[in-house]
Amino acid sequence: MADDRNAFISALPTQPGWVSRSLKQYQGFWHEEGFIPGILSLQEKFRCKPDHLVLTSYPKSGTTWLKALLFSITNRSRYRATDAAANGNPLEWCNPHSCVPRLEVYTGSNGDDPNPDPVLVNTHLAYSLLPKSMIHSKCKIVHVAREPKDVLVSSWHFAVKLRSKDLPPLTFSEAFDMFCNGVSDFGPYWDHVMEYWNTHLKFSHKILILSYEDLMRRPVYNVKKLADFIGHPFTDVEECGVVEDIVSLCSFEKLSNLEVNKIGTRSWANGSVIKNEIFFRKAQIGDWKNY
Ligand code: PAP
Repeated sequence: MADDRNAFISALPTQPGWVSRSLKQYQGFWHEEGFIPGILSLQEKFRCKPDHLVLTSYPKSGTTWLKALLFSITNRSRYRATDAAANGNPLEWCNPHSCVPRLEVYTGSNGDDPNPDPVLVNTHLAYSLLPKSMIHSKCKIVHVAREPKDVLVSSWHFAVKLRSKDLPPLTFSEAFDMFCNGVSDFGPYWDHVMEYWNTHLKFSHKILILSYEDLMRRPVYNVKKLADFIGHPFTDVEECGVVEDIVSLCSFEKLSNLEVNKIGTRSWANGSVIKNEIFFRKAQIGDWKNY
């Protein structure tokens, strides 16, 4: 069985990777080779429930931010955004990626039963690669998308920091060509975004699309929109302060300055340990102009 799977993976089309040696093309999208077994087991064995809430994104499009916001919105009766660490708001002492499991990473170490406990989960998989149970269940999907040129710049910085030391450095120019040719992790970018966009046009009750840029410009409006979409709207009383408190707790300024995100570490899919600060860089609209 494992031999068949390995043979299947090694026969997939291959291109040089950004972080590790090779990307493999599976069902039309490129993935780091080490993620493919997890993706296969997710597709086969994930059991989606109607109350699952799935955050989807192309990498570097605002996942960390949305994880913090969705965690805060869905848990607001348990934890107030103004609770200090001592009073137990997990975002004060946990990186948002520890609060919301990423399915293809969880699956990498729980391949036999890729079903984490929390109902709030995320994935970078393209829509057409999602487990069938996710597509057919009544679960809601929130997708965040970002200006691709900023995604490219952010992805390149991330790859440079994580790139295997056995490989030659990845120049920006090489990354640019790879991205434009669709050869990037979970890419092609446009196919990824358009699948979610087109499905949202057909099933707007199932998929909400947010833009990173609009969230930056109108955070309060978008946090209310998120809460309405997931069926957990803010009450009139909550609208006086609670929404702003959540926006402020999940802001780049606040999260990036928390001790856990400045000096904390986490294990990464390939078994290495990475710093949480890698998820916080500049958070600017239009940084691509500097490149
Ligand atoms: P991931 O796909 O690895 O989870 P993701 O969180 O989607 O990464 O993207 C990281 C980007 O979001 C970084 O952008 P930059 O490289 O252009 O700076 C990061 O700085 C930005 N980011 C992280 N947290 C926030 C936040 N709370 N608000 C706004 N942007 C954020």
